[in-house]
Amino acid sequence: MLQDQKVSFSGVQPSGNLTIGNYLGAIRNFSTFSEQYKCFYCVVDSHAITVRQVPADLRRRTYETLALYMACGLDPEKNTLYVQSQVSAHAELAWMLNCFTMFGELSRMTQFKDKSAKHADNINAGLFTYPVLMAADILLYQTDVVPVGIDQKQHVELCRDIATRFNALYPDTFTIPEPIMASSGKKIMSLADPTKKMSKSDENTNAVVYILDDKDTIIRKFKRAVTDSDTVVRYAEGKDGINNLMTIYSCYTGKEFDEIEREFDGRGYGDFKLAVGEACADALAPVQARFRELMADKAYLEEMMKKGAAEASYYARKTLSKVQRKLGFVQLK
Ligand code: AQP
Repeated sequence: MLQDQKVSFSGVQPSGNLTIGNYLGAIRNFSTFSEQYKCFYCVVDSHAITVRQVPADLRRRTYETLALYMACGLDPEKNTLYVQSQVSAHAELAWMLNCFTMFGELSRMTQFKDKSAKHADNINAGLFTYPVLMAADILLYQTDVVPVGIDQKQHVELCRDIATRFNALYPDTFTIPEPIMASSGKKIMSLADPTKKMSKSDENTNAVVYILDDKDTIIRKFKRAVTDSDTVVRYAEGKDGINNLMTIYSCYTGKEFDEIEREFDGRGYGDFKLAVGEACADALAPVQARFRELMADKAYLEEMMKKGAAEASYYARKTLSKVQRKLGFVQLK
């Protein structure tokens, strides 16, 4: 890392098949920092186990998520791409930061409330302290910017609070990070219930468009998307379904909302939904082709994992050692 070079960090959980929400809200924006920032993008498998995972699925999705990072345009020579559990400093710093995070703060996290309602039979301590591990992920790299979807903004704000508190006690330890959200696509909604975020763990697969869905499936899902009884393609309050489809169409075509309204003036929802499906499927086709090539070469993916983990560990260890020193832990030479 060059001196004064800014740092970008983010992660995606291999907790399901990645969605166009993960892509438009987060991954698509990762590469915008590649040229000027030192970038660390992580497959956050340790976060994924806060909800029960089938081990074989978690393992496969870890490879897939890394391959998708690359297929979406992240060059492993310009970005440090790695797997969280392969850099043990994340878990170590998380423990230390747990001692600087308040119970009340964690209780207020909306994702904890949502996920504990959804997994009432498994409200484990990891689900509760998830934001502390996320703070450790970010702070280990002295991160300046965290490109995320809007649902993760609250966690980045808590990370800032933890870092500020720590710095007040032990000056100049951490850089205070900023969450960066895409101007369009920061919250892609479910196709079945457009008042709800599109999530990879949604049980209703028709509510979600996965990055790896084939063209026919994508078009079928958009055709079934919940809209309203109006027939005009217009961005307006109360038209959550159409607003969401317009947002997706805009993200894939670069068209503004007024341009989209003019394009579909006098045409029904059927035409519009087909156009959204086609734009999305066409944009995903090259990503899917590259993904298939990468997945056919596990040895290469493992080589990239090793390289990424070694690079990430080098920077993470520096911060960890600084924190240990500040806290008064005895460090042996
Ligand atoms: N629907 C979304 N719209 C925009 N951005 C989104 N992100 C997730 N869903 C949307 C962003 O994707 C990044 C990775 O998310 P994550 O894997 O850390 O977990 P999440 O936020 O909990 O995403 P999911 O898909 O809803 O996962 P599950 O179902 O496992 O909980 C983040 O930057 C997130 O904001």
